[in-house]
Amino acid sequence: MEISSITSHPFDDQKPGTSGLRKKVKVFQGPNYLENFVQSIFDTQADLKGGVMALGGDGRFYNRQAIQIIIRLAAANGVARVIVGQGGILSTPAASCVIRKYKTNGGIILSASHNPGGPDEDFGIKFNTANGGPAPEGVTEAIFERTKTISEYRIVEATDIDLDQLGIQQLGDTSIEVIDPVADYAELMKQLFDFERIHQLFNSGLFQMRFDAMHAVTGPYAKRIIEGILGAEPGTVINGEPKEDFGGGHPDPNLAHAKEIVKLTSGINAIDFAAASDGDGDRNMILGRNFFVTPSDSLAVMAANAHLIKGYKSGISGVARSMPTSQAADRVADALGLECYETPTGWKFFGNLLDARKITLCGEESFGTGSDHVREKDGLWAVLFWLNLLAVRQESVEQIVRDHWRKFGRNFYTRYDYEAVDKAAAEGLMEHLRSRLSALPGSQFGNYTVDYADDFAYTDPVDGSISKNQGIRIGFSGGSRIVYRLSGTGTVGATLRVYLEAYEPDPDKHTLETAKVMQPLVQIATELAEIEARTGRSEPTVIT
Ligand code: G16
Repeated sequence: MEISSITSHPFDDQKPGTSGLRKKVKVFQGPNYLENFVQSIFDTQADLKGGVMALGGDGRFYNRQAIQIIIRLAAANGVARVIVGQGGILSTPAASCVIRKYKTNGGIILSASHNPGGPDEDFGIKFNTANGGPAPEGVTEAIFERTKTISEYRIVEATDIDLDQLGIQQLGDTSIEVIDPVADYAELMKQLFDFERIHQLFNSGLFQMRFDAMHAVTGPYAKRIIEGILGAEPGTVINGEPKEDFGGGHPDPNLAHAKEIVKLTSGINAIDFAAASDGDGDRNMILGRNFFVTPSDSLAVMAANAHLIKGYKSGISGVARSMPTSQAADRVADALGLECYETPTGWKFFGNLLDARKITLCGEESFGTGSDHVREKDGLWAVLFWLNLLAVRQESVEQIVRDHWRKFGRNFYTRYDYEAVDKAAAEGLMEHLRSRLSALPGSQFGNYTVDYADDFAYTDPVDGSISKNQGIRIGFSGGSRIVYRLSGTGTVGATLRVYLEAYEPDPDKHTLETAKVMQPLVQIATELAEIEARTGRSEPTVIT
């Protein structure tokens, strides 16, 4: 097999963000762009030479072409075996499962997650290490450094691999093994959840559910597991055919974008339970009849009820949440006498805690929850967790969450996103806030007194690595908070995220409307950061 060395030149914008490198498809299609980044992975990850790697993506536009290019690069760089999902498909949690099960030396996942897909939309690539998790900052930094000096890449000249044909094909000395993308993942779910009980719930005739796959990667997973194995009625999975452009939609499972299931769970004919997942299958939204479960509450409810679930019945070792995620999980951890870790945004920060068994469950406000079963957040896992919980407790979603609030208090929560803001203006706003931090403690804003104000920094308790400038926290006495961050996943300008949390211990106030409770905090947050004056935006783009 002939290996060609192709002369290339560095690009100056290949720094991975919160979760890999995300750019417009057209950028990735440009000469040498994808090749440079992948070669930089091979140049910095010595174990891949002679080793095994997993490969797959969320099926968005350009997925298949990119998979073929990566296979040819892998063969030229001496990878012994590439395990690739059939059709080039692997959901992000399934890829993590495959990396762990087959003990590969890591894997490459192609996805821009919840960002739209299509020729003019987004594409992404990330490297996961041998533990199955997103590469930690040390690794992504090394890859980025390499992209700045790269001068050539190696690729074999070959015809395309048949990605639809299960089994092994040979490319020179490299074996390309096309696997069923669902089987290993489904097997893992069977070990964690009481499928028999969930099956009975579906069989009872008293329970109605819909799962919205949003024309993204979880369609085949949800159909096989929820309808196929668990016996839910056909049609339970909606929008289950994956499409390269997600049917023109925005595959982001939140109240703004997953409108179809919001409607199905609203009104007098509302169904009992609905859920959705995102482009690559790692996010989830949980809805009950006329009831939305915030991701932060979902994590807290899971932590409090884990002992009722087959795979976690012997208890959990600890919990972690990203910094902007509400402190609802902290209260559960406290009650159970467990440690609760506060990490920067990005699933990669949970990896060490999971590997060291300091935590079993973790989650983020950005519609992500997961456990030590893989090293990614896992949308369908969260849905199965809730199904198992509903089957065991024989109560509605709303009853379970309200009962939780009665025990632990309620953390009202809202996020305001200002998308595609001028980058310099957004950075200026953050700088302005930083300059005010030291003067804030003790200040009074309406009924709120500032308890602490800082720029969040995290020291990893396992390897001691330090991550600074991870977002601005303003904590008020009584447990409420305002957090400001610039997103690390957008592809246009900057996205300012403002996270608001109001803690309410009084059960009589738990029925209040979130928007009303948040109003004073919204006003404080927008004025303090001078959002309108600095960004020109009087309203956020999305409220979740
Ligand atoms: C990624 C990361 C998450 C993070 C989210 C939002 O999710 O894996 O850990 O919470 O982005 O990040 P940001 O606020 O920086 O946009 P996904 O689902 O996009 O891979």
